[in-house]
This record gives sequence, structure tokens and C-alpha cells, in this order.
Amino acid sequence: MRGRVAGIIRSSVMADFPERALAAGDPFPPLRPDHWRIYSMRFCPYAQRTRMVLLHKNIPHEVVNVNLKYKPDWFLKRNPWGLAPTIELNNKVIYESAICDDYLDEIYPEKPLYPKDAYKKARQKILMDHFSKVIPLFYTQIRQKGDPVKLMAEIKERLSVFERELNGNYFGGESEASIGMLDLRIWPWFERFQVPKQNGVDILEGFPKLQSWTERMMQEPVVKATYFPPEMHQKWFVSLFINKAPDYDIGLPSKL
Ligand SMILES: N[C@@H](CCC(=O)N[C@@H](CS)C(=O)NCC(=O)O)C(=O)O
Repeated sequence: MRGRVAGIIRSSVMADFPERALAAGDPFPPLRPDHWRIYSMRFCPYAQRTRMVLLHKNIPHEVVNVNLKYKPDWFLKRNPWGLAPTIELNNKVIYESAICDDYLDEIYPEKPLYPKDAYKKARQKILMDHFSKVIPLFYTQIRQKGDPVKLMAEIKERLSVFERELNGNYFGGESEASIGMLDLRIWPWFERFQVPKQNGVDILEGFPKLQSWTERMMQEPVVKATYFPPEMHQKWFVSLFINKAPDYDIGLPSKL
């Protein structure tokens, strides 16, 4: 199913670039006028955010995956910090996922991702800020560092805010009936919460609303199109954190 949805979206908005990560020494893939490009990395949760926004808005774009260990000069020239995601259109370059996403939402007003009401929008931004504190805790958990009991208590304490604040199907865009920026901004880590779950650690235990929200999000086309199952994320984490040799091309045909 995932393949079919991804196929439909891919054929309508993406060019045929190789999925393999381009590294230092690889030639620069020529740009096309009036066509967005995202410099991405297949397992990057921040890039996933922006890829989901591009897909949600049906913005024609191409994905260039970059090797973030051996970065091509042409990538560093565009983003001196060398981070994915970076987006580019007609000599305009933007980076930092939240900035990319808000910019795209602003210039493509169709299917708005924020509530119109300024107060509701501000409240969502507070939650985004809250979530930024969950992210490092999650990676500490994944790397099995620190006191696991204390760590889980802290993660759950921070997630309880989200359980409390979720009052509809979604955190919501224009309304709580449809997906919005907050949903997309936090989703990549909920996808990755399945990794510890497979190993018997259920981060969402005791949060029934967030569990249902996760199930609902899994049905969203933009999630299906960017989704990796927990086994793939696990392989990625092993390559990154244990082998210290990030394998950007896990699961690609040449790797099977
Ligand atoms: N604050 C950045 C974080 C992006 C980020 O850390 N991306 C990682 C990949 S997931 C990266 O590019 N790492 C390369 C590096 O640190 O040199 C954002 O929101 O875009």
C-alpha cells in the first residue's frame, strides 16, 4: 500500500533523481527553472517534515539526497551549516526545517497548515517549542544512555502535555478536522517511537489519544509517502549510533 501511494505522489511531483545519497565528488545535479528542489537525507526526521509539507501542498519538487558525512561542496555552498533539509528555487535557498515549512505555507496558501486564529496558532507554536525538548530525550533513549526509568518519566511528562491538548482528530490546520503544521512537525518522531516499542518500550503507553492520533496519521497520504517501518529506522540507528558509519542508502535496490 505504501508503495502504491508513494508511487502516485512521486510520479506527480518528483523528478527521476537517484535516491542514493550524493557525496563529495559527485557532480551537481542540474537545476530546473521554477521547480523546487529539496536537499534531503532519507532518514532525516527534519527533512521528512519539509517533504511532507511539499507533498501536502502538491508543490512540484525533486528530492536530492545528500551524504551528510561526506558533504558535496555544492551542498555546503548553499547551506554553510550543511544540514538537511535545505530547499532551493530559482537561486533562492532556505534552510532549517521550521523556517522552510512556514515559508512554503506562506507562499502556497492553498491547504493552509496553521489555524487562522492567531491565538490558536500561537498555542500550536508553544507546543512545537515543547516538542523540541522531547527530541534529545528520545535520542538518549534510543542510544540507551542515562537512567532509563528517569528518562522515560521525563519523556512521558513532556508528552502528557500533548495528550491533554489533543481535542480532535488532529492538532489541526484550519480546523481540528484536518492535518496541520503541528501534526507534521512532531510526526517524524512518533514514527520512530515504534523502534523502542519493538524492543518492549512503549513510549505512548498511557496516552490513548496520542495512540489513536498515531493510527490516524499512519493513514495520511503524506505520512505513507515518507514512511519507513521500524525495522528500517532501527537499521539506520544501528549504522549511525553503533557502527558510527551512517548508511544513507539502506534498503535501496543496489543494497539488497
Ligand atoms: N535544526 C535543523 C536540524 C536539521 C538536522 O540536524 N539535520 C541533520 C540530519 S537529520 C543533518 O543535516 N546533519 C548533518 C550535520 O549535522 O552535519 C532543522 O530543523 O532543519
